[in-house]
Amino acid sequence: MNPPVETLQQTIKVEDDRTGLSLETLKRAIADNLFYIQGKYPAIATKNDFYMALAYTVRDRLLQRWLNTTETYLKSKVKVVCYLSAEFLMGPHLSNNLVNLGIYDQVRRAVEESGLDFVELREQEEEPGLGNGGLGRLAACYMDSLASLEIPAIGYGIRYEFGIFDQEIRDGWQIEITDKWLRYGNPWEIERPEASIDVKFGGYTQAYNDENGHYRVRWIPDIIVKGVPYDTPILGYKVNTANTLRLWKAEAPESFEFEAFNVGDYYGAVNEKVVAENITKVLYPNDEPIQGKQLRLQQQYFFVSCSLQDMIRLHLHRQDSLDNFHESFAVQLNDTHPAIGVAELMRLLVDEHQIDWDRAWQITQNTFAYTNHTLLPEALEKWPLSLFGRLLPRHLQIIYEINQRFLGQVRAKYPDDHQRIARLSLIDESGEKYIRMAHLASVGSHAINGVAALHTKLLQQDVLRDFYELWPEKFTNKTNGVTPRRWIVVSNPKLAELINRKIGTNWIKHLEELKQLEAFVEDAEFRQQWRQIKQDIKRDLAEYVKKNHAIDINPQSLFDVQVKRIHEYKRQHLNALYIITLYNQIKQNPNIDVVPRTFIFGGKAAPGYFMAKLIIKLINSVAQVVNNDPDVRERLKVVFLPDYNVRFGQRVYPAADLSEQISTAGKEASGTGNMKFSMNGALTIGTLDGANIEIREEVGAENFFLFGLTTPEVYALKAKGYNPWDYYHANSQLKTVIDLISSGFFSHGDTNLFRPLVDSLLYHDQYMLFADYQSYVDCQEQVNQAYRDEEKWTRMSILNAVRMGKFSSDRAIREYCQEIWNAQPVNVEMQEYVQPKP
Ligand code: B1H
Repeated sequence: MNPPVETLQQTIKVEDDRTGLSLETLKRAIADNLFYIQGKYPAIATKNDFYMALAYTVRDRLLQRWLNTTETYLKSKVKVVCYLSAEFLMGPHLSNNLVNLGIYDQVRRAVEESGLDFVELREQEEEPGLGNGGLGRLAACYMDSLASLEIPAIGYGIRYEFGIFDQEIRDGWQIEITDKWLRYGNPWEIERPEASIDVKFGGYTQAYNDENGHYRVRWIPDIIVKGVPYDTPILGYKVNTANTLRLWKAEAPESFEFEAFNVGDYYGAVNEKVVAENITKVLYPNDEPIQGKQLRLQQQYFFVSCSLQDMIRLHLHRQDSLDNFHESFAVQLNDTHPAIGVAELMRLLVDEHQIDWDRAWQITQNTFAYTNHTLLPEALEKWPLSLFGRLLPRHLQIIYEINQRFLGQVRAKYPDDHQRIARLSLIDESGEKYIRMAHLASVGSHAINGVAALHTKLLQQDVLRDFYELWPEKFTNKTNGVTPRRWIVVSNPKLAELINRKIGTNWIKHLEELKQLEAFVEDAEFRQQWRQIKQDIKRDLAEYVKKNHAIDINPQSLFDVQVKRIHEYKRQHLNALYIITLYNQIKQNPNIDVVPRTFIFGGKAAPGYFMAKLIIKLINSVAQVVNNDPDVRERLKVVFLPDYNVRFGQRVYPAADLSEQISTAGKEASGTGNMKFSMNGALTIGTLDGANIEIREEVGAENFFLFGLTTPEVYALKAKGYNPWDYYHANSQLKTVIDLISSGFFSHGDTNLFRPLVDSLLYHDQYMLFADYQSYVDCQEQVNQAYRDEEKWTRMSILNAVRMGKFSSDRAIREYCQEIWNAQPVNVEMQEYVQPKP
């Protein structure tokens, strides 16, 4: 894996400190960066100073690729994929860049020979938490695959000053702490103020006739905000391609401050700045939209307008007409958060570049494609018309115009079907008027996709049914994937090394090749090595938990892990009900032979989501009882690990034996954690939901623990009239569990604490925990039986991991390229850096 060090170390050139890969050069580079960038001597440097010196050393080594890549795209007319997303949950950059550069071991040695602790420095990095969960992390995996497949791409998003909050647990409750990730600087980004862009807000529109007598509209805004781009290189795996993640920060334009300042309104000038900069202050910490918050709409429009203007500038740099804009760029809408882009591109083409409406609409539809990520009705974005019109008056007119033309088409196809027309309209007029963003995205795109086979099918039958009837050809499925670079090579180096020894390293870019390892399933020595790796990682995790949370966990026990956002539909509380069931069984019969288990939870709740926060409290309260009861202590452990993030994911997926994927069927669009667990040899207990279905198909039904109602059964039961009381009364084990919670047993006698949770289950149980309870408990018993047979479990574990080829994000990105974007790989030539002549 290491570069041929000696051959690289010819005569030392001036730039060698920046690019050289010999141990001596790397050591000198770290020392130089510490002195010249951090301005410190080793004697007074902090750990963070050393980390920064190391990070700059690594960044220097990818800059040449980055600049070559950018130049290649600028000089040719290759199609560039633009991934528009309000969230990019990138995780730590350092290790990933070292792996993708192929210099991990070499740099590690250089750090250690410099007398520094590599792991300690690596852990200094503040991870950019610019996302909530799966949707943001998917964008990050796709950026990795785009670069690794050498597809020209730009990720466009928001540079939030404060990302997803840090979570602490106090007295069992979630506490949110501001994420000051930029506090000590960010060595991975480069600010590009010269490429700033102005964005308008508010005001009014004016109609006028241009010099040729054409009807035109101009928009006179209230305020203008400046978008400043910050670029981060996204290097592919062992290729020269380094694409750009361009995130926008909002600032007040100098001119505005200056005007106010001149008339003596110093406060007004400063306040203007504060108002503008608020736009990119903080990530909304919800994993479903908050209806009607003006600042959120400002965020969306701000980054989308900056990005589209940036694309137009790039396009006009490469050629002189916008007529073929859609051949220059394929723009993917990551959910509806950037859907305003449809109206914005129309405005830019029609108002600012004088293209006629029909042509502009063709260009727009050919440019955009829309990914839907959720079926939850409450998660479909809509904006009150009044708010929308105040902030974006011109866009409201454009949306009316799009709608009028669109509904004309509908009327032609379905004359007099007024209900259908009302259902399809971009405007919801059933009460207060709203703009339906999913409709805007669907009408303005040439492709619409769901993120797993079941999800796409349900989109077609349910949420976007009328659109499917209108344009079946627009719909396509793109099952999610995750990058094996971060989720195996970076997270689980021991496993990666074992695989490399057996089949070489091709699998890292062609994950299907893991299949070759099936030949070793019957090799007892291989199984022993496989088990040993899992065991070692579990011990590492146990040590980490001991050190950081002062909890003892038994590395021999079954590690049963549920990490994801806390949500009622994801049913962390169903898992809690099972823990209480086991607890009751042991209390009733203390000599019962149970498989020792450690239940590991992690995940953040939206700060305003009361029930999710109460679920966290319940898990911690159950933990307190279970972990302190001498009858069960050695057999059951429950830990809620605070502040679940990408970095902790990297630690926990490789350590898991069992992956909990237990959402109500039909609710989880795809899931991506399910894939990361399986790749690392965990077995899944899960429902037939999202990508679980496809995972089970790939790994084989016999290697998957299935339970629960299917989606049609869920629908049928709802239609028939679901009554949770029936289950409560019919199942004494379930009744005992619920009664124990109600009795205050887990809340120091307080019978009120968990009442909202218990009542919501008894009286509504929207997510049908009671209906699935017995099936879940029985399935967990099968898990226990399987775990008792070590060899059988190991075989299942291996088969899970090696059959995960389909779930590489490389496969997903290839499908997007071929079926949606029409984008091709572009070879980036490495040119040597040439010292400028003095
Ligand atoms: C997913 C979201 C989401 N679906 C609104 N929807 C948000 C919606 O801040 N907001 O307003 C943020 C996030 N996130 C997830 O996407 C799905 O629940 C997962 O099942 C899926 O795997 C993931 C990626 O497709």
